[in-house]
Amino acid sequence: MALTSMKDHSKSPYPKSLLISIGSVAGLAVFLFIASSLLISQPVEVNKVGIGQDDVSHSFRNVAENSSVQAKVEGEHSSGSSHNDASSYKISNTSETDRVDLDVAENYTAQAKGKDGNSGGSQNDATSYKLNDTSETDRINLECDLYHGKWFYDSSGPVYTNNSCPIITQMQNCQGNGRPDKEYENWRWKPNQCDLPRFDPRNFLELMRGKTLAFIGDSVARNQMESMLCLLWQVEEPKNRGNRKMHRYYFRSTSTMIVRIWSSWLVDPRTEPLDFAPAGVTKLHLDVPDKGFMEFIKDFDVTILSSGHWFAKQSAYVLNNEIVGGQLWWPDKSKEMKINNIEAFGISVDTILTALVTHPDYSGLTIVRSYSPDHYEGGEWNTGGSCTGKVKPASDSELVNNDFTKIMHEKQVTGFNRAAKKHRNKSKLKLMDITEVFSYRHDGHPGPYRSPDPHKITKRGPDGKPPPQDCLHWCMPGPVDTWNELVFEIIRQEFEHKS
Ligand SMILES: *[C@@H]1O[C@H](CO)[C@@H](O)[C@H](O)[C@H]1NC(C)=O
Ligand SMILES: *[C@@H]1O[C@H](CO)[C@@H](O)[C@H](O)[C@H]1NC(C)=O
Ligand SMILES: *[C@@H]1O[C@H](CO)[C@@H](O)[C@H](O)[C@H]1NC(C)=O
Ligand SMILES: *[C@@H]1O[C@H](CO)[C@@H](O)[C@H](O)[C@H]1NC(C)=O
Ligand SMILES: *[C@@H]1O[C@H](CO)[C@@H](O)[C@H](O)[C@H]1NC(C)=O
Ligand SMILES: CC(=O)N[C@H]1CO[C@H](CO)[C@@H](O)[C@@H]1O
Repeated sequence: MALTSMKDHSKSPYPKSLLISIGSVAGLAVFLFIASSLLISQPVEVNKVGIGQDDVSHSFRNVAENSSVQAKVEGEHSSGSSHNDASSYKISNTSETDRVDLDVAENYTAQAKGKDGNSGGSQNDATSYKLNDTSETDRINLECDLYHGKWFYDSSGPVYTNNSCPIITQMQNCQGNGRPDKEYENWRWKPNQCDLPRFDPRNFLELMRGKTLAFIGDSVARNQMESMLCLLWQVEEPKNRGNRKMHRYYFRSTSTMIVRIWSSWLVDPRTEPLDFAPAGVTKLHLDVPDKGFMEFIKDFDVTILSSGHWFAKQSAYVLNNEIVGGQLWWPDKSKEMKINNIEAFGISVDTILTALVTHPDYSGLTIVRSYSPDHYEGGEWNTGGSCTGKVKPASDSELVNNDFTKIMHEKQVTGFNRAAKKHRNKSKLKLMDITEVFSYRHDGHPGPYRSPDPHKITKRGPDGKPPPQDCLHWCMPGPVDTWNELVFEIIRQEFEHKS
């Protein structure tokens, strides 16, 4: 029943469901208060066969129907969950969790092509905010600080639409799934000191001539990779050269390869029993990079990493072949865990980035896309728990504090900085620090529009319960496209510095 390795994932292109609850903070506690936890449901074995559009949605219904939490209030928060031990985070119960699938169908559904119009709109008042930059981002900032600025409405609309891109995972095809509003597609990011150019696919392919760009990580990596493909698709239909280990799309005009490799945690997940951890639970070797992508790394010119959310899923944490902790797994309650899932995440970041910056044969540019914020907000019905009904970016006053996101981001930045210090001169390392910028985009998630099922619940029930929803992944087109505008800019600056 356990989570499986990357290889296993690529063999199992169907959903497993994950239960997520990002808790809200009840108050300032003496100890770190994380009322946030994610639970994995028993992986429901559904529909191994089909992977077409219908099959995906069918799978989802099955998962939903089988999930014990399905009937529960999603978006409700464990505001009562407390923390009485500094070394361990209390796991809130399934009854208080949100459900989202991190690991959905790997296969794409083909769609018709066409072109949509765009609607006009107005300015909003989403304003800028402060981030504490790391030394790595400072280097980019010499040219332009990309992570301070504001969201603005651009009536020219997105570069592609759900009709002009045929490889959108159905769960992120918000328009195709019947989402009624559309303006979330039209907000663009404006750094204070410069303009972030609208993504120009032709120029990007030129920039990447003869090069390989790889997205490595979880389903959010897939989300970003598909956004990149959709953007590039507007000028050229790539050749699918993928295989089981690696999704690959080749753009002949410039000999550019776009790659994606699944790696849930980026570090090594093993299934064989270890000490008191049985085969059934994934043993995450936090000090060993995931071989599933490391074996290919030297071929990549640019590598974009995405991880974090799987540290809420069940696994045992292993350091130096010793079990040091676990998430949703710790059989011997009399023993104390040495590390929790948040610390495990920090260690994994250090491990993987150290491996990359000290790699003898890898000379690529590594972009660490920081923790992607989700928006299971609230817990109060009248203030709109969940992300249902959000149709534009949050203003400062609407911004919901999420301590889990905050501490995950913090651990990531710390791990990044530790690894950056071990940096040798061959490869390059950049932090793409989107976490706070995207905390404003509560409007950019599918919400209840996760499937084309005409009977899906999209409104709150009479008792105020929000419908089942995905407030983690990003609609396409949507805010995730901005990540690739940032990637373009980072790569451009990097390549220009080199030459
Ligand atoms: C969840 O809550 C139920 C009762 O509400 C309890 O029996 C169970 O042990 C809890 N599970 C966890 C993981 O805390
Ligand atoms: C899904 O993937 C499998 C194996 O990777 C492949 O055989 C099948 O044709 C794919 N289906 C679609 C609809 O792409
Ligand atoms: C972050 O920046 C603010 C002001 O810019 C400063 O007061 C604060 O100490 C900084 N925090 C860290 C952790 O550097
Ligand atoms: C795209 O979205 C529109 C609604 O805006 C919908 O009518 C159409 O069927 C969708 N197309 C696809 C291929 O999902
Ligand atoms: C790395 O730096 C050292 C000395 O600073 C230099 O001798 C070496 O050529 C550099 N290697 C690369 C690949 O740039
Ligand atoms: C264990 C369980 O409840 N399985 C059910 C999952 O959902 C399918 C489709 O609704 C049912 O047929 C199974 O019985």
